[in-house]
Amino acid sequence: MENTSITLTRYLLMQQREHPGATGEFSMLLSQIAFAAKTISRELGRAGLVDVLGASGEINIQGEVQQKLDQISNGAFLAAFANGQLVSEMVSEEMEHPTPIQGNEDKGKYVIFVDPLDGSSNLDVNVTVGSIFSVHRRPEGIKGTALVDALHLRGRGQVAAGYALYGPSTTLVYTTGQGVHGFTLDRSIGDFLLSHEHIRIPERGSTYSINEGRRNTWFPPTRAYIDYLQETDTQTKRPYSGRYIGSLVADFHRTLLKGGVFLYPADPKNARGKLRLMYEAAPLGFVAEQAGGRASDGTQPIRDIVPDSLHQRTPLIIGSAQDVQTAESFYH
Ligand code: P6P
Repeated sequence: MENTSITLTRYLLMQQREHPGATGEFSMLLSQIAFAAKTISRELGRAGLVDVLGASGEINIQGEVQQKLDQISNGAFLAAFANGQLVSEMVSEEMEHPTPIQGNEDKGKYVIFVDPLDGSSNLDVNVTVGSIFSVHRRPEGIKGTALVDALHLRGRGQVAAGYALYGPSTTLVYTTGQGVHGFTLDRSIGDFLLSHEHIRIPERGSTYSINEGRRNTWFPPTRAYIDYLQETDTQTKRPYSGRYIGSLVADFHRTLLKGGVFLYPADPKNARGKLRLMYEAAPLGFVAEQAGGRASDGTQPIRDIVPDSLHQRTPLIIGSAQDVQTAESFYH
């Protein structure tokens, strides 16, 4: 059977057959996530035509001006999980507190952490943006105010993670711990079709991705590592090429497929880095590791960090295993 005719649902069922213990819940959960991604893709596709561009005027938990499409995307995820019996609460960049999912009170076995629309500042200039999701099992018997502390979960405990990429095509990439698989939305049938089975990231790449505009603020290890990548050495394929879109999901997806390294390090303005641990760095770290890559804050694997707050930030170095290890040697 041609790959192009394998829908996400069919692939999930095929995977389920290969893992007898699987209950089919992941298939249903990922189908709900796929529905949210299709909804968001549709909204983004017509954003330029309907007056939804520009800020909503509200400020989100991060202190950032919230774009209308951020709110629409957040709502798309809440709607996709409602009455779906699987997700009990959602933690989102756009909401200060964990939000119970309508109709699933005390039923859902999973808590989902999302960045509903990452890179939204690029929307007005039609640059690729994405959604990022991370799935954890809901801790047992937790109620009320104890929930927030109970959700300070290490990335190692994720049961699924991935992202949707809204670019020239809409792509959904996920892992449930059985490798990384990518699907592309066929709008003519309204379904995701298998397009990238078993994605593996090259051991080493030849591209680095960082905001060079912050060079003068970088701490010494960052500057030393980027200087190293810019030296000429044919044996190690240096100098590397620089590529930076300013949309985490787009920069990560290129790194996943082509290899290399993406960095958003700490700097004097971002003492703990800019990117969020639970719904940006940890899910992408799970995907990277499942594809044979590596993700670190410079000193430890991203997925080993125990959060002390749901919206905490972290430095992120992610990509080809050998490139991330080389980078870490500058931070140790
Ligand atoms: P800077 C987008 O706002 C975002 O959160 C990520 O998608 C992206 O990687 C990063 O910020 C870009 O930040 O400081 O380089 O503009």
